[in-house]
Amino acid sequence: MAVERTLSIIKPDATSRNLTGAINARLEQEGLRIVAQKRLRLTKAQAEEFYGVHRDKAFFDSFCEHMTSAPVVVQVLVGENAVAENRRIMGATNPANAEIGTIRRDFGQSVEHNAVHGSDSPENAEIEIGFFFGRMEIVG
Ligand code: IDP
Ligand code: MG
Repeated sequence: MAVERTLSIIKPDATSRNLTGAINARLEQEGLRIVAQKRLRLTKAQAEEFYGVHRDKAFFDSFCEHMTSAPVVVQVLVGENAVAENRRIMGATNPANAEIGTIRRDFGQSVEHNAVHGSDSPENAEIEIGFFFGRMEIVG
Protein backbone atom coordinates (compact mmCIF):
# COMPACT_ATOMS: atom_id res chain seq x y z
CA MET A 1 0.00 0.00 0.00
CA ALA A 2 1.08 3.55 -0.59
CA VAL A 3 0.16 6.95 0.75
CA GLU A 4 -2.18 8.51 -1.82
CA ARG A 5 -4.20 11.66 -2.38
CA THR A 6 -7.82 11.76 -3.49
CA LEU A 7 -10.33 14.47 -4.34
CA SER A 8 -13.52 14.58 -2.30
CA ILE A 9 -16.58 16.76 -2.81
CA ILE A 10 -19.30 17.29 -0.23
CA LYS A 11 -22.27 17.79 -2.55
CA PRO A 12 -25.01 20.46 -2.41
CA ASP A 13 -27.56 18.10 -0.81
CA ALA A 14 -25.16 17.63 2.12
CA THR A 15 -23.87 21.20 2.50
CA SER A 16 -27.43 22.55 2.41
CA ARG A 17 -28.41 20.15 5.20
CA ASN A 18 -25.48 21.37 7.34
CA LEU A 19 -23.65 18.04 7.17
CA THR A 20 -20.12 19.27 6.34
CA GLY A 21 -18.82 18.75 9.86
CA ALA A 22 -20.47 15.36 10.29
CA ILE A 23 -18.97 14.13 7.02
CA ASN A 24 -15.54 15.52 7.86
CA ALA A 25 -15.69 13.76 11.23
CA ARG A 26 -16.31 10.43 9.46
CA LEU A 27 -13.35 11.01 7.14
CA GLU A 28 -11.05 11.88 10.02
CA GLN A 29 -12.30 9.06 12.27
CA GLU A 30 -11.47 6.63 9.46
CA GLY A 31 -7.90 7.94 9.29
CA LEU A 32 -7.95 10.20 6.25
CA ARG A 33 -6.36 13.66 6.62
CA ILE A 34 -8.03 16.74 5.09
CA VAL A 35 -4.99 18.62 3.72
CA ALA A 36 -6.91 21.16 1.61
CA GLN A 37 -10.52 22.32 1.70
CA LYS A 38 -12.67 25.12 0.33
CA ARG A 39 -16.33 25.92 -0.12
CA LEU A 40 -17.46 27.21 -3.52
CA ARG A 41 -20.44 27.33 -5.83
CA LEU A 42 -19.81 25.42 -9.07
CA THR A 43 -20.83 27.10 -12.29
CA LYS A 44 -22.72 25.07 -14.89
CA ALA A 45 -19.63 25.04 -17.11
CA GLN A 46 -17.43 23.79 -14.25
CA ALA A 47 -19.87 21.02 -13.30
CA GLU A 48 -20.22 19.90 -16.92
CA GLU A 49 -16.44 19.83 -17.36
CA PHE A 50 -15.72 18.04 -14.08
CA TYR A 51 -18.34 15.35 -14.79
CA GLY A 52 -17.67 15.31 -18.55
CA VAL A 53 -17.17 11.53 -18.60
CA HIS A 54 -20.93 11.23 -17.89
CA ARG A 55 -21.96 13.66 -20.67
CA ASP A 56 -23.96 11.06 -22.60
CA LYS A 57 -25.85 9.67 -19.60
CA ALA A 58 -29.55 10.34 -19.17
CA PHE A 59 -29.01 11.81 -15.70
CA PHE A 60 -26.30 14.30 -16.78
CA ASP A 61 -28.36 17.52 -17.07
CA SER A 62 -30.35 16.93 -13.91
CA PHE A 63 -27.22 15.91 -11.99
CA CYS A 64 -25.23 18.97 -13.12
CA GLU A 65 -28.17 21.16 -12.15
CA HIS A 66 -28.06 19.64 -8.68
CA MET A 67 -24.29 20.14 -8.42
CA THR A 68 -24.75 23.88 -9.09
CA SER A 69 -27.83 24.31 -6.87
CA ALA A 70 -25.94 25.22 -3.68
CA PRO A 71 -22.32 25.39 -2.48
CA VAL A 72 -20.03 22.37 -2.44
CA VAL A 73 -16.99 21.73 -0.25
CA VAL A 74 -14.05 20.41 -2.24
CA GLN A 75 -11.21 18.78 -0.37
CA VAL A 76 -7.98 16.84 -0.78
CA LEU A 77 -7.70 13.75 1.42
CA VAL A 78 -4.44 11.96 2.16
CA GLY A 79 -3.83 8.52 3.63
CA GLU A 80 -2.78 4.94 2.99
CA ASN A 81 -4.66 3.73 -0.07
CA ALA A 82 -6.73 6.93 0.13
CA VAL A 83 -8.58 6.52 -3.18
CA ALA A 84 -10.03 3.09 -2.34
CA GLU A 85 -10.34 3.92 1.37
CA ASN A 86 -12.45 6.99 0.63
CA ARG A 87 -14.65 4.97 -1.77
CA ARG A 88 -15.16 2.41 1.02
CA ILE A 89 -16.02 5.11 3.59
CA MET A 90 -18.41 6.75 1.07
CA GLY A 91 -20.30 3.55 0.20
CA ALA A 92 -22.07 2.58 -3.01
CA THR A 93 -23.28 5.22 -5.49
CA ASN A 94 -26.92 4.51 -4.64
CA PRO A 95 -27.41 5.12 -0.88
CA ALA A 96 -30.01 2.35 -0.83
CA ASN A 97 -27.28 -0.15 -1.75
CA ALA A 98 -24.58 1.32 0.50
CA GLU A 99 -23.30 -0.53 3.56
CA ILE A 100 -24.58 0.55 6.96
CA GLY A 101 -22.18 3.07 8.51
CA THR A 102 -21.07 4.57 5.21
CA ILE A 103 -21.48 8.26 4.44
CA ARG A 104 -23.89 7.68 1.57
CA ARG A 105 -26.03 5.23 3.53
CA ASP A 106 -26.28 7.58 6.51
CA PHE A 107 -26.44 10.97 4.74
CA GLY A 108 -27.47 10.30 1.12
CA GLN A 109 -31.07 10.71 0.02
CA SER A 110 -31.04 9.29 -3.53
CA VAL A 111 -28.55 8.29 -6.23
CA GLU A 112 -28.47 11.92 -7.40
CA HIS A 113 -28.40 13.37 -3.89
CA ASN A 114 -25.76 11.01 -2.50
CA ALA A 115 -23.81 13.44 -0.31
CA VAL A 116 -20.24 12.96 -1.58
CA HIS A 117 -17.96 12.49 -4.59
CA GLY A 118 -14.67 10.59 -4.46
CA SER A 119 -12.06 10.02 -7.16
CA ASP A 120 -12.11 6.51 -8.64
CA SER A 121 -8.37 6.01 -9.36
CA PRO A 122 -5.06 7.61 -8.34
CA GLU A 123 -4.67 8.94 -11.91
CA ASN A 124 -8.11 10.60 -11.88
CA ALA A 125 -7.45 11.87 -8.36
CA GLU A 126 -4.47 13.89 -9.58
CA ILE A 127 -6.51 15.32 -12.47
CA GLU A 128 -9.43 16.17 -10.17
CA ILE A 129 -7.17 17.74 -7.50
CA GLY A 130 -5.62 19.91 -10.23
CA PHE A 131 -9.09 21.00 -11.32
CA PHE A 132 -9.72 22.70 -7.96
CA PHE A 133 -6.42 23.29 -6.16
CA GLY A 134 -3.04 24.88 -6.75
CA ARG A 135 0.08 23.49 -5.09
CA MET A 136 0.22 26.21 -2.47
CA GLU A 137 -3.33 25.43 -1.28
CA ILE A 138 -2.44 21.87 -0.28
CA VAL A 139 -0.76 21.75 3.12
CA GLY A 140 0.10 18.24 4.30
P1 IDP B 1 -19.67 7.54 -8.15
O1 IDP B 1 -19.95 8.93 -7.64
O2 IDP B 1 -20.01 6.49 -7.15
O3 IDP B 1 -18.28 7.38 -8.72
P2 IDP B 1 -20.62 7.66 -10.91
O4 IDP B 1 -21.15 6.48 -11.68
O5 IDP B 1 -19.25 8.16 -11.27
O6 IDP B 1 -20.71 7.29 -9.36
O7 IDP B 1 -21.67 8.84 -11.09
C1 IDP B 1 -21.34 10.16 -10.71
C2 IDP B 1 -22.51 10.72 -9.94
O8 IDP B 1 -23.63 10.85 -10.81
C3 IDP B 1 -23.00 9.83 -8.80
O9 IDP B 1 -22.29 10.03 -7.59
C4 IDP B 1 -24.46 10.23 -8.68
O10 IDP B 1 -24.64 11.34 -7.80
C5 IDP B 1 -24.83 10.64 -10.09
N1 IDP B 1 -25.57 9.54 -10.71
C6 IDP B 1 -25.09 8.35 -11.12
N2 IDP B 1 -26.07 7.57 -11.63
C7 IDP B 1 -27.21 8.32 -11.55
C8 IDP B 1 -28.57 8.07 -11.91
O11 IDP B 1 -28.94 7.02 -12.43
N3 IDP B 1 -29.46 9.09 -11.66
C9 IDP B 1 -29.08 10.28 -11.09
N4 IDP B 1 -27.82 10.54 -10.74
C10 IDP B 1 -26.89 9.57 -10.95
MG1 MG C 1 -17.42 8.35 -10.33
